[in-house]
Amino acid sequence: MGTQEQHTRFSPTKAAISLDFAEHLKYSLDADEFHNTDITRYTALAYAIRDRIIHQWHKSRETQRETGSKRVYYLSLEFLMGRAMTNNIINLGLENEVKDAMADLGYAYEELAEVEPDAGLGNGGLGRLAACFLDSLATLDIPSYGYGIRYNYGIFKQQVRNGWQTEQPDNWLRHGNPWEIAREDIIFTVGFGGEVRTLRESGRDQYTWISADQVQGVAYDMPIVGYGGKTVNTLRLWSAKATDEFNFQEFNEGDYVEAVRSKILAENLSQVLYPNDTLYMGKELRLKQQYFFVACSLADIVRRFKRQETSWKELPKFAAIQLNDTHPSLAIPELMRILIDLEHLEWEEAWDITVRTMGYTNHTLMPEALEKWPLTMLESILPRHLQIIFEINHRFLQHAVSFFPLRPQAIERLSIVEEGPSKQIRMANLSIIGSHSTNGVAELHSRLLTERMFPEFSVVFPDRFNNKTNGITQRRWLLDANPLLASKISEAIGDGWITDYERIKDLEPFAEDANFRTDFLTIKQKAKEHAVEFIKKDCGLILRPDSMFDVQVKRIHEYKRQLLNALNIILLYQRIKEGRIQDFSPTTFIFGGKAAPGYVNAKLIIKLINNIAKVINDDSAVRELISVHFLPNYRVTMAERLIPATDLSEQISTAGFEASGTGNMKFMCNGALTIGTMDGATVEMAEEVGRQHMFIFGHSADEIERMRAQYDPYEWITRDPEIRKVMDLFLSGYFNVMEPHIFDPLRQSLLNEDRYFHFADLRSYADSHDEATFLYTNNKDAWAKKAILNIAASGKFSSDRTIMEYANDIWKTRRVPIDRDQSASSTLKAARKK
Ligand code: 26Q
Repeated sequence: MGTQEQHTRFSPTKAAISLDFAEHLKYSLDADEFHNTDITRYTALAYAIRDRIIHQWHKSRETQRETGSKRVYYLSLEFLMGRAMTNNIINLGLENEVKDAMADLGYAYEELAEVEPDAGLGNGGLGRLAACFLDSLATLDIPSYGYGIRYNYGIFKQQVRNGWQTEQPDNWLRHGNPWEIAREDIIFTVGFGGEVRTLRESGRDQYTWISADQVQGVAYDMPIVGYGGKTVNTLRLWSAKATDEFNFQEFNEGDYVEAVRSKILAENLSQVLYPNDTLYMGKELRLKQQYFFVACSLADIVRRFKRQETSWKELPKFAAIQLNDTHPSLAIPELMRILIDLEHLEWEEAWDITVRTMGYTNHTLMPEALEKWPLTMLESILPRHLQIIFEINHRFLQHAVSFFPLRPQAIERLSIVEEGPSKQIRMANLSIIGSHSTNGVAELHSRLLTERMFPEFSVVFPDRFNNKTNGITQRRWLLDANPLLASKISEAIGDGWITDYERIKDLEPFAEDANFRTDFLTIKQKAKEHAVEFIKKDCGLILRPDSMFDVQVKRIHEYKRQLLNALNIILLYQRIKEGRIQDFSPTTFIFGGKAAPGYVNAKLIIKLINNIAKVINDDSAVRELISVHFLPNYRVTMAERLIPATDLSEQISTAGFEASGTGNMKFMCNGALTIGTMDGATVEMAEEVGRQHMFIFGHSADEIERMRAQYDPYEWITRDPEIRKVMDLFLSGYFNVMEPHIFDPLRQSLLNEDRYFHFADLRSYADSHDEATFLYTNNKDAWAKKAILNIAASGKFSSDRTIMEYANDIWKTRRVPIDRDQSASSTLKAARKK
């Protein structure tokens, strides 16, 4: 780096940014006028931005260390971050400067930002929630680390061929990642397999785990910039690396190449994110991933704690570890192993420390999604941890028996070990027992957790169960994603909402302001035009921006009922064909979402949507009124374009199945109206805005539960002639003429064993959808009024509110404000040899 610009290096001016950009192009990337691609330009800009983050990053760490602050450790197998560039620039407050700096050099900053691949290190809601939480933690000045895995391949790239989903690897690191810092000095060795040796030492059994294989984890850090650029926290992702030592056995037998090969296999651990959500699979590699990242993270946490030079019982004063679902739940036996085997604490003290340190968040109501590991698998991979789990279980059951003296079945359900032909370890049970807090992610979900999923646990530990309704960061999902609406809102009520989202309620009176409503509709129209442009570039599809945008984007799953939406589209199709439609303005039905590669019915749902789309879009008489599009490769970046453009948000899961949903909140704060069931956090949205400003339909969770035993789809179908005709058309093979029988499995699950009650809700869904269409067609102004009321009522759904509740109730952490320095003065001092 040259010296001449040193004095302006960290001054956020346009001149300094252009100069840094140019210097990075030349000196970091050796790009000249011949070797200078959009990738080198993007990377150079990212470096120039990163330079403006590093100083506050140092300062945040230093302040947090010096004040001996309690840190939050958010352990998650998934962080669905999306892009970093725009978000970082906005949080640093450098947007105008960067724009101008790039414009001076002849580049459009928006185009450079388009080069960045999404960091797709997650499947869906759970991973995106972790990303929103990191943004809120940094903005709220809460010292915290996200810990996860640096997957070389994130969630697969989805393509659609002849209507079928295909999966392509997501090689997101191909061109490097300018946002990460590899910390080759932060490296831990993790063991697998082997055996446990017992030694009787001064009247006490001492256990030593002698592992058979070892893998190293190297830390890669990404800065998490809080809004305003003050606190910069860390997302620390572990990458697996072979150890340098050889397996002596193989080495001595002379098979050098085999020894190297088996070393390299160790690096598989961080290769790829498992693309299943909901349905868990007992895959050995997944278990190893979980232990790998848990072991590295705990070693790192313990190393940091030891700098405090205080006693172990103080650990809960310095660290709160939050488990994002059960995926990191091996943290519980791992911390016990560290405290007992390595630090020689007594069981009781170690257990007290562990329980007070850990918190567990549950994200599902579906029994088949609960993680269980075959006992034999744990035994061979983590023998010492299995011993510890047995001991935890033994002590817990002794305690629990007194609550259920005459109910052996209750004890069976409480046990961490599921009995049966092949015994399994229940990770949710372990997580509840080994933590001081178990929370659900919406009021309804938390109620059902204690009533339906874990009633016995809620008797033993009534004080451990609590609710933390999810939220989203308004900075990415409104300020960054919808700049026009954001500035309209700020013009009306000031920009306090950016960091204090409760303020958004000040927008309520503007629902009565005719000019504001007109402006809202104009902004919505512009967002649609932008989205149409993006979709044309991204998928080659041409959408009509003058139609109503009706959007269902989320993972494809039977419980989310994309099929219900599809059946209603068939119903509308028939009305149009029969000339029975009125009060209907053109509607574009948009779907997006990935199916787990092994989930046959989810993949069939995608195929059905595409086949329906083909029939409808190819019929010139119909497509004037409705068109249907499945947008391939739904991801964070696509959501950022699509959500601001949406008129009607589809949240139509079977009540009692969607733990919370977070997409619902993103649509709400962008002024979409919701058509939805009383499920997850949609219930609380209705509480906030009033049901009359949403299109709520269908059976409640309790009604669904009561219906379960006697539900007969044929009853619902035969009693409703129009629905009957919908089913007749679908069953006739109208949408799969050249592909006989492909939809048989869907027919089967709708008519024979439908756990998701499609036909029980189809009539009320269709009617509710008609109401929405009617209002949109006949009274745009009333629509706009409701949309503005929805935005104004979305104050509860900021992840800032969620994080403050976690901080106050579960973590007991406080804010540690960081001053923002205008220049980094001490670089020479830090560089000097000590
Ligand atoms: C487990 C074991 C093996 C392989 C994969 C998995 C696995 C991975 C991801 C299981 C589940 C998931 C993801 C679950 C998820 O995203 N749940 C969603 O969490 C959101 C945030 O709380 C909620 O809003 C959604 O309602 C919930 O579905």
